[in-house]
Amino acid sequence: MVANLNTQQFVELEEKYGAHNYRPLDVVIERGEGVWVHDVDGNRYLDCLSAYSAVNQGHIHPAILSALQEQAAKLTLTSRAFRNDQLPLLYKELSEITGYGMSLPMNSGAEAVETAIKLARKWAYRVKGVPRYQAEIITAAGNFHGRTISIVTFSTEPLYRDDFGPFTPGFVTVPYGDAGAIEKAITPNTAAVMLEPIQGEGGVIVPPDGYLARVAEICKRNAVLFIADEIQTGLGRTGKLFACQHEGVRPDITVIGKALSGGFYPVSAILADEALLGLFQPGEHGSTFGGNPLGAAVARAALKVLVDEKLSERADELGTYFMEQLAEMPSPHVKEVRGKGLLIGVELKPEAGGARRFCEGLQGRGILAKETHDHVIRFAPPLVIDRETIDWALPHIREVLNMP
Ligand code: IF1
Repeated sequence: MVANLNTQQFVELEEKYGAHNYRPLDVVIERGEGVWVHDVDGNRYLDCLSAYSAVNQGHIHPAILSALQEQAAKLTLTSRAFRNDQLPLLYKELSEITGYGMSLPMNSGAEAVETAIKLARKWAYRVKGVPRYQAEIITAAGNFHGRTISIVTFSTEPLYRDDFGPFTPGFVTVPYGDAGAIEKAITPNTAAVMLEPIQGEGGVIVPPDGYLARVAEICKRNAVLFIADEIQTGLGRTGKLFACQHEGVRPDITVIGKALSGGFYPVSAILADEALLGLFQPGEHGSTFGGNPLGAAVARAALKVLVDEKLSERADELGTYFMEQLAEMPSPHVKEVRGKGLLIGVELKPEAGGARRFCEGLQGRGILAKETHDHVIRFAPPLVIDRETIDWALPHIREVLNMP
C-alpha cells in the first residue's frame, strides 16, 4: 500500500486495526532529525519527549546510523549459542565508561529490570543465606519499572496493575523519598531495594537531597543490595552519566536501557561487579536477541556519541538554563517546576484542567510534549538541543501556559 495518507487516515487505520492500549496525540510522525520531527502533513515539531529519553543523542544520529547500517550489512544475529565480534567490545566499553566490572545485555527495559530481580534473588539465596523463596525486594510507591506481570505486581498505579493478577510474591512497597521507611521495611529476608533516582512516570518526582545516599548507606549496613533503575534517568539525561552520581552513590546494580541504543534498536543491560553478576551460571538466564551483534554495534556507537559530544555536561548546562527560564515564566496555571538536567516536569494546579490540553496547545505551536499523571507536563528534549532552540521554544511555552 502506498503510504500517501494524511493524519486523519492514519489515525483511523490505527484505531480500527490496533489494540487501544495507548491514547497518543494525533500527530503522525514520519521523519526525525536531531531535536526535530516531521509529520505526514508537513509540519515540523521540537521533540520534547525524546521517546521517554531513548533518543538522548537526537533522532537519527549520523554516527549511530552508520554503525547500524554497517553492522546490518555484515551480521545481525547469531543467538548466544555462538559468540559474535561486537558484544565483547560493548562489554569492555560499558565497563570503561560506567566503572562497573561486568554487564548483562537484554532488549527492553522491563527485561533488564526482571534480570536485576533474578540476580538479587539468587544473591539472597546463595550469598546472603535467605531461606529459599523467602526473598523480599523493597520498591517505592509511584514507581514505574515496566509492564511484565512481576513488575506490575509492585506498581501502585491501578491502571497498570489491577486487572492483571494473580501477582508475584516477594515485593514490599514503601513511600518514595523516605529513607527511614526503607530501614523499617528491611527484614532478614530482604534481598534488595529497587528505586528510580528520579521517578519519571510518577511525575518527575525528585526525592529530597541526600535520600539516595541515605538509602545506599542503609542497604550497605543491612546487607541489602541497592538496585537503581536508571533506564530513564541514566546516560546523561539528568546532567551526569547516572542520576545516582549527583549524590556520589554507586548502586550494586544499575539498570539501563532506552538511550543505550540512541533510539535505533531495543538494547538494555544491567551493570554490576563480578562478585554479583558472576553468580549467573550458563543456562540460568538469557534471550534470543539480547547481546546480538546489531544491538551491540548500535549501543557501542550510542555510548561513543554520549562521551564524544559530552551529552551529560550539555544536559547539565542547558537543563539548568531551561528549568530556570520555566521557573521564572509567569503563568496562572503552574504550581511547580522541578527536575534535574534535561528531565523537567511542570506541575499544573489542579484547577488548570489537566496537562493534556496544554500538550495539545504546544502541539499547535510546534512542540511535542507529553503529560504524565494528568497534571504534569514533561519537558525532556534530546540532549543535543542547543540554547537557540530552547530560546525559540520559550515564548511558545509561555503562551500556552497562559491559555485561559
Ligand atoms: C510505555 C512511562 C516513561 C522506565 C523505567 C523501566 C521502564 C521504563 C524507569 C521499562 C519505561 C516508558 C515505557 C513507555 C512509557 C515510558 C514511561 F510513562 F510509562 F513511565 F518513560 F516515563 N524503568 N518507561 O521509565 O522499559 O520495557 O518500556 O523498555 O509506553 O510503557 P521498557
